[in-house]
Amino acid sequence: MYDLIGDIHGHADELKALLTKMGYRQEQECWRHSQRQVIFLGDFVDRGPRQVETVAIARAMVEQGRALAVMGNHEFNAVAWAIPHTQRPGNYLRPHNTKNRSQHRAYLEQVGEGSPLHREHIAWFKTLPLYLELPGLRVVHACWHPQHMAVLAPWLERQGCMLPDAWVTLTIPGTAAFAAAETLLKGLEIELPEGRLFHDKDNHPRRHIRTRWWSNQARTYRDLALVPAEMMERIPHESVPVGILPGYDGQKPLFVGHYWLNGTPAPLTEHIACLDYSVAAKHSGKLCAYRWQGEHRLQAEHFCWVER
Ligand SMILES: [Mn+2]
Repeated sequence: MYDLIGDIHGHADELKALLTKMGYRQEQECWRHSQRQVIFLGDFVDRGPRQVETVAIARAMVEQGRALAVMGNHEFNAVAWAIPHTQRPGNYLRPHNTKNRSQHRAYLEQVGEGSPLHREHIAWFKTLPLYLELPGLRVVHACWHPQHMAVLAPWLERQGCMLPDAWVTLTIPGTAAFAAAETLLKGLEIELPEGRLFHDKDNHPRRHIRTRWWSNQARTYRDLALVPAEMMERIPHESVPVGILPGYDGQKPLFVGHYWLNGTPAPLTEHIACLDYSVAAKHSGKLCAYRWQGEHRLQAEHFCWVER
C-alpha cells in the first residue's frame, strides 16, 4: 500500500519528520517501511532551504524500489532550463530571463549551476513519468485529462516519462503537445470572457483562471475559479462555455499536488485528493501525505501531515 506525499519544494526537514511520523526509518542512506511505499507527487525543488537533500531522499527511495514519483512543473522547468536550444545558440528551452531565473535561483545556488550534481539531478528528473495509472489509483501533478494524455502518448515512453526528442516539442508554446503537458503539470486554466481580467495578489493583471477542472457541471467562471477566497469577487459570475472542463470519471481515486491549499487537509471530492498544503509558503504551511489503504472513496482520516 502507498503513502502519497505532496509538493516538498526543498523542505527536507519536514519530509524526514513526515516519513518518521508514518513509520519509515532511514537505513543505509534510504528511507524505508516494512509494508509501505511512497508515491511522490512532484515539485521536489525550488523555494525551500534543503533542495539537494530533498532530491537525494526521494531519488534514493525511487532507485531502491521504496517509492514511485511523478514529475512536477518545477522539475519540468528545471530540465528545460538546462537543455540548450539547438536552433538558437546560446539559448535554452526555458529562457534564462530574469523572471525564470528568480523562480529557480534558490535551486541553482544550492545545487551549483552546471555542476556534476546539477547534471545528475537533471538526468533523474528526466526519468520521472508525467502521470501514473496504477491498478487501484491514479497520480498526476495537477490535472488528469484523458484527451491531453492521448495527445502526449507519442511523446512518452511506456513507463510514462518523456522520450528524449519530446523536450523540444513540449516546451515550445503553440503546439497541442505543449498545451497538453502544461495542463497535466500546471492544471487547466481557462481564459476569461473577452476583455475581462482580474488582479491577483501581487496586483498582476490576469486573463486566465485556474479551474476546479474536476467539476462535472459547467457553471460560472467564479464557481470554477481556483483562487484565494479574498479574490473570488473579482472573478465574473458568467457562464463558462459548455464542454470546457474534462471533469473526472471517478473510476479510481486520484491524487494531485500543485494547488497551494490551506486549512485542514481533506479530500476535494469523494475521489480526488490534493496533497499540496503550501509547505513553502511565506508564513506557515504543512507537508501533507495520504495513507492509502486500497479504498475507492477517499477519507479525511487518512491524511497525515507535519507543520513547517
Ligand atoms: Mn506545482
